[in-house]
This record gives sequence, structure tokens and C-alpha cells, in this order.
Amino acid sequence: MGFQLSDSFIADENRRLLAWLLEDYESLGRRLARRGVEVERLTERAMAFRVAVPSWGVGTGGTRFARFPGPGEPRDVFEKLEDCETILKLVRVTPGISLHIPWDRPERPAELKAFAQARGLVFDSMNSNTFQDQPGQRLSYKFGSLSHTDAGVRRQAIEHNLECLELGGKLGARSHTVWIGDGGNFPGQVHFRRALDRYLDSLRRIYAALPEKMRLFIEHKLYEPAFYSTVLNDWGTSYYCARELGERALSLVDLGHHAPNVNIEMIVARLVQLGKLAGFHFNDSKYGDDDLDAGSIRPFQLFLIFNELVDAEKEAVAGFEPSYMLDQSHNVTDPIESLMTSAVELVRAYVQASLVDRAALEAHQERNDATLALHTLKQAFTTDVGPILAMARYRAGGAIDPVASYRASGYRARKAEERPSTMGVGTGAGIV
Ligand code: RM4
Ligand code: MN
Ligand code: MN
Repeated sequence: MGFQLSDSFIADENRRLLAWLLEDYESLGRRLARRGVEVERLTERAMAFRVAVPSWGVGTGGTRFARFPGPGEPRDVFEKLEDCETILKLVRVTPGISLHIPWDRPERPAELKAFAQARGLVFDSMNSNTFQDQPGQRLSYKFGSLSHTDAGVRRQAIEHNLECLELGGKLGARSHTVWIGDGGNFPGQVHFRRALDRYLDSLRRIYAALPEKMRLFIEHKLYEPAFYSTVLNDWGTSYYCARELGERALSLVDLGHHAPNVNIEMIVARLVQLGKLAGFHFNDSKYGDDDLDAGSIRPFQLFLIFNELVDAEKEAVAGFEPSYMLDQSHNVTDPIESLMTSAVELVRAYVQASLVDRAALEAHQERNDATLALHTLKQAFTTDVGPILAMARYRAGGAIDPVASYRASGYRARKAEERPSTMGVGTGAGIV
């Protein structure tokens, strides 16, 4: 058993910050009361928020060009779960883990499940990987997987997904997420309609094997690794496929998988309305699939997405049950700090969106008052809800200041001693 962050260490850290937090929380509470908002209700919501952490996010990521391994990187899935537990202890909203197969294929699933359970962790989504070749693999995915022209390659890719489903069943996972790199680099390379037919046909076989308790999430992406066309390129195609497949097939939105300036919050609203929103891979980006920390580039967009989600929640839209996951992995930060930061930013956007005066917004919309409608949103977005987030963490046993406490714990240095460097398991190749 290696070094672990103890609850008493977090409590000691919090003691230093508590007096100020109480002061800030109280004054925010008074300001919100003037607007008819009860601060305690928001704190309860912040405490109830959940987002899953990706196993691939705790390794140092890379770009297409290079990978710079960090000290104390987890060397196997058990060590990855240790890092996920550390994140959970500090922020208290991340009990779910999203696993990537084969990067995290456990030899003994029951052992991994028990290991997770003992740490308060659960398996959220399984993720298949047919976007790169694995050592010893019989057929190559160089020209596609589920939509490949060769039925043999398609079969191999389907079987891999079936293996993920079986594993997911054993681990108690709630969903299976399929993202493929299939597409073309040059005009004419791929027959658009036939490729989509083949993809759908493969997915039908996967869907047929879906364990009863699991849902199937399909993830679109407009480009990369294919640069000219992808098979599941946008939300409309994703919606069509999800509808063709059946009730438990849903469309997942990865924020980094759209063209620049696309109105993602509107896509979210459409999928909610059509009953097909699976959930999210949260991250942020400036140019493409940058996989930066959530809210680091476009916090207002993140808020507007949560505005749609909270609106659907408050209206109790039938079948609305989105699954939140982080999907990020980049090069320059300590991944534990980045994942904690993203989790906190999501709770922030959720609480801010919960602050929107929906009755007022609706009235402004009815009167076509664009100015006051925007003001209503901005009033919520510009409210510093930091004390609510800190109070929620504190009450749940987490850290008032997660990154500061993490650094003070010396966790990374201790892990660097315990986990002598290998080449690093990371995320695998650098295309993601
Ligand atoms: C892809 C996509 C998938 C993720 C891989 C690692 O771009 O976002 O969800 O599993 O990267
Ligand atoms: Mn993703
Ligand atoms: Mn991605």
C-alpha cells in the first residue's frame, strides 16, 4: 500500500481556510437572498453533482508530436485508480471512472472491481479503441474499423466492442462509448453512404449484445485522425444512427469535436428535445480537439451548455439523464491538478446555471427583449459562486482549496518514489 492522502490531512489544511470561507459564504448568502435565492439550495446542488474521470486522463497525455512523461505517472490501471481516488478525496464529485480498453484491460475484473469499491469508486463508461493498432493485432485499422471495406476488419472491431461490453458487465459499468477514427484523408477515398451503412451495420451487432443495464453512447467528431471526412461526422448523423439503433443508443457530445464557433449549446438543446442526449465528454479547446481543461478557454460556452441542461432538468424533460465525463489529456500540467480543476469548473457552471432566474428569462423571451434576456444570463454567469463550491467540498469532506492541498501533501513526489519511471502507460499513441 503506497502513500495515500488522509482525511485528517485535508481537515488540517481546511482549518487554515475555514474562517475566510465562512465569511465569504455568509456574505454571498446575503447577496443571493436579496435576489430571492437561497444559498443552501445551491450548496446542496453542488454537493449532488457528479462527473466521471477518464482513466486515460491521469497519465501524461501527448500531442501528435511528442509525449513528455511526468514523475510518478501511474503504471497500470490500479495506480490510475489510486490517482482517481486522490481526485475524489479532494473534490468529492468524481466517484465514476471511465475506462479505456485495451489501455486499461484488467486481467482479473473482479479484483479491479473490489479495488475500486474499496476506494468509493464505481465504473461509469467503457470506451473501446479501434482507432489504433495494438501489438499482435491480426488486422490493421489503418483504413478504418467498424466501417472498414473489409468484412474481416469490421468483425474484429465488433468483437473488440463485444469484449468491452462483457467486461463492462462484470465491472458494473453503466454505459459503453464508441468513438471511431474511421474516415478519409482525400476526396474520393471513402464512399460516404456505403461507409455509413457499414458503420451502422456493425453498430447493430454491438447494440444487440448490449447488457440490459447498459446504454450505448456514440461519439461524433468532424475530423482527426481523418482530415477530409469522418464517418460519424456530426450530431445529426449521430442522432440518426442512435435512432436507428434503438432506445438505449444515445448521442454523446465531446466539446472538442465540432468546428470552431459551432453553437454547441444549441446542439445540446436539440438532442435533449429529441430524447437522444447521452451526455458529455467535457474539455475545452481553441482550435480543435485540444483536450484542455474544462472552462479554460470558453467558460461562457460551458455556462450556456449547463444553462440548457439545468433548464431541461427543471422542466423534468422525459428521459433526460445525461452522463457527465471528462475527456482530456494534454502535455503541460500535472493531470491530477487538471482533472480537479475541470471538475470544479463543471460544478461552477452547473451552480451558475442553477442561478438563472428562469421566470424572468422566459418573460423576456416572450416579450422579445433581447437586452434583458442576455442580462439575466449574464447576472448568473458573473456571480462568483466560488464560496458555494468550496463549502460544498468542505461539507463533503473534501478540500476548500483542492490544488493547494494537493501540492501541500507532496503526493506527486511520493508517487515518483513509489513508481519508478517506465516509458509510461499514458494514453497510448498521440493522436487523441
Ligand atoms: C478521441 C475521443 C475519444 C477518446 C479518445 C482518447 O478524440 O475524444 O472519446 O476516447 O480521443
Ligand atoms: Mn471524447
Ligand atoms: Mn476527442
